[in-house]
Amino acid sequence: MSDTIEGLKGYRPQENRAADSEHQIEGEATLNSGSNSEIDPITLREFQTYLKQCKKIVALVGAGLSVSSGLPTFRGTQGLWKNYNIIDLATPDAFYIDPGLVWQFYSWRRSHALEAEPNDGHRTLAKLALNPNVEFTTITQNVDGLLIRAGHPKKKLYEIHGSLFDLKCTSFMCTYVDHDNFTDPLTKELADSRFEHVTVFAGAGGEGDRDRPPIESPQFAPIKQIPESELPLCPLCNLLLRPGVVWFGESLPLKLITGVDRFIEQGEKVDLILVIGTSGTVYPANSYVDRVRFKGGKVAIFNTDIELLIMAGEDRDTWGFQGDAAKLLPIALAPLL
Ligand code: BJW
Repeated sequence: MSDTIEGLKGYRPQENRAADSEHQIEGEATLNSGSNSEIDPITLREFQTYLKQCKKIVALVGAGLSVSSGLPTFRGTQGLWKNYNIIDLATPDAFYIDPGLVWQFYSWRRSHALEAEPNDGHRTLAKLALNPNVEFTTITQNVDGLLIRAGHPKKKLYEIHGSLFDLKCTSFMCTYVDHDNFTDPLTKELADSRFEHVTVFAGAGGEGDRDRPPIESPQFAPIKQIPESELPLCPLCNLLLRPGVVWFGESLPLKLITGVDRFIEQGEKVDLILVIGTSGTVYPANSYVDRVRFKGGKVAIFNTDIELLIMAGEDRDTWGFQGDAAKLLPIALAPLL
C-alpha cells in the first residue's frame, strides 16, 4: 500500500502519485530526523505545500506522542503493568472490584508522568497552537499533562480522556472534583508504587552478573493489599476518590465533546487532521478522522507503525510519516512554526 522509496517509507495521496515519473528522486537527500525516523522528501514536500495553504487544522493525539518522554503506550508490547494488561485496569469494573490495585497503577502513572519531560513533539503542537494565522485545536487522548507543560494553550486543547491529576468522588450524590492535584504520593500507602521497580540483573545469576546493568521489571514487584481507608478519600463525604480519567464504557465529558464537535462541524471546514501516535482503536476519538475526511479535509499520520494504520483504514487523501512523532513533527510542521 505505501510508497517505499530507496528504503524510506512515506505514504502519499493517490492522486499525487501519478506525477512520480516526473521527479525520480534517486540521490535526493534523506531528511533524517533521528533514530528510525526518516522522512521521504517527496512526501514531505507535497505535505508542506498543502500545509501552507491550510487555514484550519486539528491534531488527534495518542500515547505514541509521549513515548520519547519515557511513558508507555496502552497496546502492544508496552501494554503491561505487573503482568496486568493495562487496558483491563482502565475500566470501572477493575476499580470497583479492586480499587487498591487500580489506585497503585494510577499512582505509578502519576509519578512517572510527573517525572517525564515534554518532548519536541509536544512543544511543536504548543507552538502551532500559538500561530495566529491558523485556526488550530488539539484533541488529546493522553492524560499525562505533557502538552500543557509544553506550553500548549488550554483553550485550544481538549483532554477528552481526562487527566491523571484530576480526582473525583465515586459517590453519585457528591460532586467533588479536584483539578490539577500534583501531590505525589496521594496517600502514605500509595508511596511504594512510585518505587515499584524491582532490580533484576541481566545475567543468569552468577557472581559476575552483579556487574551487569540492571533491568527494571515492574511486572514482578508485588501488589499490596491496601484497605479503602488508606486510599484517597473525598474531603466532603469521606467516600473513595477515583482518578479523573475516562474509562471504557464511560461517557466523555459533554462540554469537551461539544467543543470538539463545534470545531469540526461549524465555520470553515477543517483542512487537515494530524493523527499522531494513536492506534485509532478507541471511539469516539477515532471517529474524528473520518468526520474530517467526510467534509473534504486531508489526513497526515505520524506513527512508528504506519503501514498497519494505513492498511487498516482509508488511503484517500492521506500522508503517512513513519517514525517517532517527537522527531517527525518539528520537521513536518516547520512551515507553520
Ligand atoms: C508511536 C510511537 C512514537 C508508539 N511515535 N507513534 C463495546 C462495549 C463497550 C464499549 C464499546 C464497545 N464498542 C465500542 C465501545 C466504545 C468504547 C471503545 O471505543 N471501545 C473499543 C476498544 C472497541 N469507547 C468508550 O467506551 C468511550 N466512551 C464512549 O464511547 O461512551 C459512549 C459509549 C458507552 C458505552 C458503549 C458505547 C458507547 C470511552 C473510551 C475511554 C478510553 N479510555 C482509555 C483509558 C484512559 C485513562 C488512562 O489513561 O488510564 O484511554 S483506554 C486507552 O486507549 C486510553 C487511550 O487514550 C486510548 C487510546 O489509545 P492510544 O493513545 O491510541 O494508545 P495505543 O497504545 O493504542 O496506541 C499507541 C500508538 O502509538 C500505536 O499506534 C503505536 O504504533 C504508536 N507509537 N511509539 C509515534 N514514538
